[in-house]
Amino acid sequence: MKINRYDENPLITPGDVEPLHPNFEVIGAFNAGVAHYNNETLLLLRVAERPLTSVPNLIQAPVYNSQTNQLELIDFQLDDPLYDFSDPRMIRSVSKMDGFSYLTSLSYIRIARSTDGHNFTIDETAFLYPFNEYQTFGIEDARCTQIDDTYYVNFTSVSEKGVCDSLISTKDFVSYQDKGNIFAPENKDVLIFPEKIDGSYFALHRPSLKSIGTYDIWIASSPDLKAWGTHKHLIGVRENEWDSGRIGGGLVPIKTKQGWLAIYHGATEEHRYCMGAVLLDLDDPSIVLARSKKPILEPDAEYEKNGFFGDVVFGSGGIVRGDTLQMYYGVADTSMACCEMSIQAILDQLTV
Ligand code: MAN
Repeated sequence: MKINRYDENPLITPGDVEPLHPNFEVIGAFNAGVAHYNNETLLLLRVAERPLTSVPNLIQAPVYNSQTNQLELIDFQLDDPLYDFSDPRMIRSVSKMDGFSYLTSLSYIRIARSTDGHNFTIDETAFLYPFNEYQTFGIEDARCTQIDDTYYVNFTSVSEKGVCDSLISTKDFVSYQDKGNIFAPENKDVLIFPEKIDGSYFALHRPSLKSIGTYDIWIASSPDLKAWGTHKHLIGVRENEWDSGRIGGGLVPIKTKQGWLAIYHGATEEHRYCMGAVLLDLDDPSIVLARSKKPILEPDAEYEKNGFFGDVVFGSGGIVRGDTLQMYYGVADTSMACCEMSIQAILDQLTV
């Protein structure tokens, strides 16, 4: 399949973003939700900041205190046997019973704006900064669905209570209305469809199962976008394939004549993230019509292979113009990139 990666990639890197917190550094500007608003392309960037420290052996976890509204730092010694520091994203308690895991950075959502889709100006302040007890470890991976003149932004809220999915609505990307948590822990990668189908709203979601089952995509419906039910398993991971380890929704489903085209990410057990697609019935999106055997986009460019967490392409929003899909995607948990591809070409490579 022909993929046209932008020459300017990566479009936004951590170095382009000024940290909000004094004595912090920005280590990621990635996994952005996308909106078309007032003739501009808005990227709802996940900005990850971590504290700078010159003390050897010290690592600090930033934690937002929802009582005092302050950001606090928790100190860890890198040789502490009670914690595992091997994943750069996390400080993991070795014993699940008597300790918590922490993140090494705090993420929040900041907007980058562009009139041409290639060159972006980044807001100086956050659009969504942790504001409650479910977000003490941060807000990650926003997705944006426009329904009439309202934009619904859902995102991952992370805290010691778990990883859940929350929703706000906005009409101007300045102020917003909090709609609360829409999927309980552990759940991520929620994608709200852009219109009602047979009188109901629909969403893809990805429960992360801990005792039995795999990291698969489910579908649910709702009368009001807040109360979600009629959960059904949609598609699962595939053994020995590019999507064998985990899958999760990527872009807001795109309506085509053939069905709803849902572009999702799939990773191997070794955490190599690619993008693929699945086609869902127009009138009942819980019916799967076809799926990509091979990825439509895989980590290949240098900026996709190398970074904070390499070998990751993570599409989380797009803009459709005729047959062209402009897909914005996070690369290596570090930066943002964009590519263009033909929607018909994606549909053509799906198999039953
Ligand atoms: C995973 C990764 C991280 C993220 C945590 C919590 O480990 O996606 O980037 O911070 O989950 O959501």
